[in-house]
Amino acid sequence: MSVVNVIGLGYIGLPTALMMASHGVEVVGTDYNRELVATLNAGKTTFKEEGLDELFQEALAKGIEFSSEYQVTDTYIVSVPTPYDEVSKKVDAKYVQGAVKSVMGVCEKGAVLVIESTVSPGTIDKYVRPVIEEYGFTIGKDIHLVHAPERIIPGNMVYELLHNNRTIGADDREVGEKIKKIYATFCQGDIEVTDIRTAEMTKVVENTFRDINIAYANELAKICRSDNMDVYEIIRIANKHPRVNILTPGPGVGGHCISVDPWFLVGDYPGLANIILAARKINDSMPEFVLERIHDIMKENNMTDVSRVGFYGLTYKANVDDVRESPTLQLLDSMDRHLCGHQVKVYDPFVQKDLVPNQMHNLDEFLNSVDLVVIMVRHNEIKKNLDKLKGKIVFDTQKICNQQGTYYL
Ligand code: SAJ
Repeated sequence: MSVVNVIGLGYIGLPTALMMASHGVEVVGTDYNRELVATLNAGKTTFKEEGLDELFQEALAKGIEFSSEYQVTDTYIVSVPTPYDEVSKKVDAKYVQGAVKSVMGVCEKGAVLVIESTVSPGTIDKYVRPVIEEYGFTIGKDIHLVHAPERIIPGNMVYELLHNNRTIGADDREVGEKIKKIYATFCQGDIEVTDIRTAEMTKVVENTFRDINIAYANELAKICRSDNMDVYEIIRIANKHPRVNILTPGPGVGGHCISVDPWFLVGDYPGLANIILAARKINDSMPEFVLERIHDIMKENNMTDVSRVGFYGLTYKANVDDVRESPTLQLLDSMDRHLCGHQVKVYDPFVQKDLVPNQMHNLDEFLNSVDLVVIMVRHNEIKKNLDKLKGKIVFDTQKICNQQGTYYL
């Protein structure tokens, strides 16, 4: 097997490249961000993730290389971001197209181009095939196309890379089986080989399923709040039914996957994607709902000073350092529009860089400087330090704190 060139060394590309390398595949990871490549070449990982540093060391020992150059080889795996266009709600394929162009500029005839990035059904037809043809290649003869959407969950990526089932979509089944062999070097789950459009749709459908289910929990939280019922107790009991599994309400849905992918379906199938759109709207409304609750809690406690309010958690979910589409950032943005966002305090043990005003970097100092603590993210750190919340007014959007008098969603 020749070198596999993994393009895009972010949250998905890096662990994938490391996993392959540590299982004996010869891998070069390429990213146009030279600083990122320099960091990796200096022996440091670029984000925090359970087991990632150990995997990095194993991959280094097996000879993985990092570069800003695209390699001349016959297997490319493209793992770059696919944001959505805010206006049209459709997938924005510019990074995928950019990466494919760079690959086409160097690759050999016979190369297989695997797209790992999440894309909506039809994206590869519309945005990737024309780029390949522009370079004078015949797809299926000179270049083979495969879509192998990633499925790993931040916070448990290394485990899920090893154990999750995967989908491989290919124009040509034989090519699909060849790529399956590369993934099978490390993946212990089932690997389904199908066509590209089915693989594209399956990936988006999976994340949309979760978004809709979270939206149901969030809507229940709002209904129960309006009529003074305990949503957590109701969900707990309802989930005793053998065919019911309601998820957990929260302050919103963040991250670069679940809060983005359903929009692809809304953008591509207007008038048809109705539940999907409603779910997106419910989940997007949660930061505002949290703000309304804060307003009510402050009123109930005769609190007038916004600067005594502190938000625990900036990341989009527990025990990761990823802040993309974070509900806390959305909430602070909304507060800014009401001219009070700059006064509140914010703290997150996973975020060292100052991203917002009044961001603090010490839990005790943070807690000492506020009267109302709003728990936005269930990091292990706060779960271990719940006793430090004694004497504070606590609004716990994650239901981790059982202290008498705690406010919930
Ligand atoms: N959340 C809730 N309530 C819940 C579960 C999650 O409010 O009961 C919130 C989280 O706090 C977070 C957001 O939803 O803000 C999304 O988090 P998540 O842990 O559900 O999922 P992601 O976005 O980190 O990863 C998802 C996964 N997809 C599915 O579970 C179907 C992962 O397998 C995908 O690989 C990933 O998207 C991706 O990259 O597409």
